[in-house]
Amino acid sequence: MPFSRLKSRLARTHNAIMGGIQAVIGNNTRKDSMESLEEALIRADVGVTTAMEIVDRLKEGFRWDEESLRQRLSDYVYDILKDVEAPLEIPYGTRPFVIMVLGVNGVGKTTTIGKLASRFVTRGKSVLLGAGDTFRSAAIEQLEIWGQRVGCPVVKHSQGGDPGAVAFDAVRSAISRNTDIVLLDTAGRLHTKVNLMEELKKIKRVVSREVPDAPHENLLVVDGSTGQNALNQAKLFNEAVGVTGIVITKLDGTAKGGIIIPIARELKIPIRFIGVGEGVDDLREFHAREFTEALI
Ligand SMILES: Nc1nc2c(ncn2[C@@H]2O[C@H](COP(=O)(O)OP(=O)(O)OP(=O)(O)O)[C@@H](O)[C@H]2O)c(=O)[nH]1
Ligand SMILES: [Mg+2]
Repeated sequence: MPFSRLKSRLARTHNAIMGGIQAVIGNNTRKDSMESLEEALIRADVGVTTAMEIVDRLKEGFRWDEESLRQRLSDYVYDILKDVEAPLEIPYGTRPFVIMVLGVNGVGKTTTIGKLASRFVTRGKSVLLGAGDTFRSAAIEQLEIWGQRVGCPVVKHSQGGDPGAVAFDAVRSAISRNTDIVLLDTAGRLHTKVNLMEELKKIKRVVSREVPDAPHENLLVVDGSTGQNALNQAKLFNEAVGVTGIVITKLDGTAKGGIIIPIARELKIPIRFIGVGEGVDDLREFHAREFTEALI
């Protein structure tokens, strides 16, 4: 995906923030005009505390010039985002490398698995998908469609089955086939009475019994268009099961993409990828510099 496409996909959040900068510069009275930027940042879901801090920093040595204000905001945001730039590395010799994909329902887990599988296969890796979301049969079918599309096997049980047993079979099957990477789908919700976090812990235990150190990555998917909810989910999942990497999806078509800033700042967990569309190629490795340049 060329940079121009990334930029156009992030346009709504970009426009929201730039609107704030233009309001500051266009304000003739100048008194308190930085408030317009603070409000714009809050509207872009940067969060109240972070927005206030950014604006306080920008007030120091402020020059009445749109480009210098944009540049300083960009530098500040880059400073926060660079700390969570750590692309997912598959260490040589770790086989199978097990990635457990977590997140509440509808955030884009299964789609992200499909995109990731395609990415890995393109890079010459063998991939196996585990249909650990046994909550609904459509979820299993959706994963199978991705498997066919990308050309990788899918290990599944029937709907309502035990996700731990699916994880077990997936990992065992990967070991016997000498597969490089296992992507485990999980449910975002469960039938009442079953605790999601307990279920996820159980899957982790099952996997780690078969492959030491696995799952090697607990990849949390959050929907960037839900703003503060995404931040709250990240905190909850991290406390309950431990998150080693984050994917922020649906950054296209939302003005709330500023949520990436508090997610980076408060969790300090690597952001591995961003989702900027529904297509197979619409998953991009997260790089702080280009992301900041596309955003601001
Ligand atoms: N615009 C956009 N849509 C996305 C993106 N990622 C996923 N989607 C869409 O979001 C919807 C939900 O995606 P799923 O992958 O089914 O989400 P899930 O987390 O697996 O959901 P459950 O299986 O119900 O828990 C689908 O319509 C996807 O096409 C993205 O980056 N951008
Ligand atoms: Mg799903």
